[in-house]
Amino acid sequence: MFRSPVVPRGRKRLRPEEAAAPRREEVKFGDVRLYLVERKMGRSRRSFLTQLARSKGFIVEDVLSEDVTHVVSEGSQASSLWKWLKESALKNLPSIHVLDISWFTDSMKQGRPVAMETKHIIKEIVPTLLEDCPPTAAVAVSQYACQRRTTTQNNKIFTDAFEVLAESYEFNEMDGWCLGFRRAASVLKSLPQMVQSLDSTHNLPCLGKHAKAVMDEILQHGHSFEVEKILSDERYQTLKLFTSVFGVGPKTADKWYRRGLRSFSSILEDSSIHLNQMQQNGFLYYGDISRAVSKAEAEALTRVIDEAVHAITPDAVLTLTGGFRRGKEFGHDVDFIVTTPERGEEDSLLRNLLNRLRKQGILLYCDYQPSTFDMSTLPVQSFEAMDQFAKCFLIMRLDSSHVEGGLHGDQRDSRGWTAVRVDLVSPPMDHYAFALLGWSGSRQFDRDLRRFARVERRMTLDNHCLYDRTKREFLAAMTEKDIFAHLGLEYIEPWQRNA
Ligand code: DCT
Ligand code: MG
Repeated sequence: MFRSPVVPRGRKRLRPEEAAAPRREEVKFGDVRLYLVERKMGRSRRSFLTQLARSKGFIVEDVLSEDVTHVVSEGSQASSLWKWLKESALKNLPSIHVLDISWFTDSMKQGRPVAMETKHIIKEIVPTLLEDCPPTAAVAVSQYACQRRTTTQNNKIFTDAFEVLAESYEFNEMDGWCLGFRRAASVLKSLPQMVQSLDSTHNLPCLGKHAKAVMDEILQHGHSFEVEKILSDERYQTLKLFTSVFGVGPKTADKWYRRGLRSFSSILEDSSIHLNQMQQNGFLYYGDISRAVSKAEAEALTRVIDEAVHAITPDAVLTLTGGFRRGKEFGHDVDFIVTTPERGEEDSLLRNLLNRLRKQGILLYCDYQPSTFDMSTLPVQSFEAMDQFAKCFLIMRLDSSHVEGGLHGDQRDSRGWTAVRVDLVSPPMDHYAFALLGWSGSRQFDRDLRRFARVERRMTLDNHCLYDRTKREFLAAMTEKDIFAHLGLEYIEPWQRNA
């Protein structure tokens, strides 16, 4: 049986300092509290894993209580584990993540809590489990992604379908519908478990009739007929193919489609089509840059760029941002922010950096956009797709020898290098926190932060600043935490922003 003690909140339990081994390790992940289930794992392995996790900055609770956020089990049968958990009578059980040891070992390897994927989650939920607890949906799920912690990529079977619908609406310029499906997908991603029936969704925000009808089809038939139809549609397939080229947006893709073009070769052979520099390079390096970039490759690029930046300005700051900052294993590009404490030097820092990379022979393509930053134009009334900071969209050469474990994918290894898409943005230091928050994404998280600021706080937030429309003043921030605090929001860590 499961024998570890269960202590409801409020009852005295061992303080960490009273636990057997002294705990001097620094806590790095304050809002993740692990509990390792001893059964099947065994006492000595549990003790070893506990030490390991603590040495990496994780909090590991000795007893199961309502403070625990993640229960980790090894080799236990899902049904008996859930039965035992139910007996623990923890009121917050529906919000506790119940995870397989693979999530724990992945997190130890990475040195931080990794995003929870479906494979990590112990799914078998005994129907009676939640009888005494409020159903998951009744534990209020906010309509704003910035009030949800999204570490999971749960409910992929539904969210993949919603993404196809959103994209199809985007191709038809039906932005409201597109956003509706993106919001719905974002809510499902944040749930700690798979949705097993439509009944359990009735209190969830952002799920309209259409979204529920699609879910119903999937629950009944394993797939959605509407989504299948889109996937086999020639226009959808062609626009999807064309927009996969760097520099080709939905408008250009549609223009080419309406001209009767259906393949890359038909575009490249058509002499009446003028490709801009970005698109020419998009086609030239398509094989490389259409493939996912791995975390090891992103880390290698960080080292290369960091060295170049510091050779120019020793006190410059380079930060890896975008999906990799959120803990993603793969991305379509690598995003960086670079800045310097020297006010007004950001733009020239970026230009000098580009010159240096060019001399190193690793800059394959560069679209540099100088700063148009002007405080007197802020706050910008409606959100613009691009911020005003100096930035560049690059294709860089990455040598296999720089990457720990080599390049990802076999083909790349044979040539010894690959081309990678890199974005660099260079804000002034006093706007760094806003730029970092914006460029860390996810896009849906950013959208909801801006919407929350506007609707709930009468404030305007973008990548440059936060403006309080009631007080008619700008609110300064040195860190992302300052921005969350100004908005009256609980701080959400980057890896919890995968909305
Ligand atoms: N962003 C922004 N302004 C832009 C473009 C992007 O503020 N003009 C933000 C949104 C997310 C973040 O920067 C990074 O953008 P992407 O690289 O497109 O997204 P990602 O989350 O890094 O996804 P991927 O892993 O596919 O690169
Ligand atoms: Mg990115």
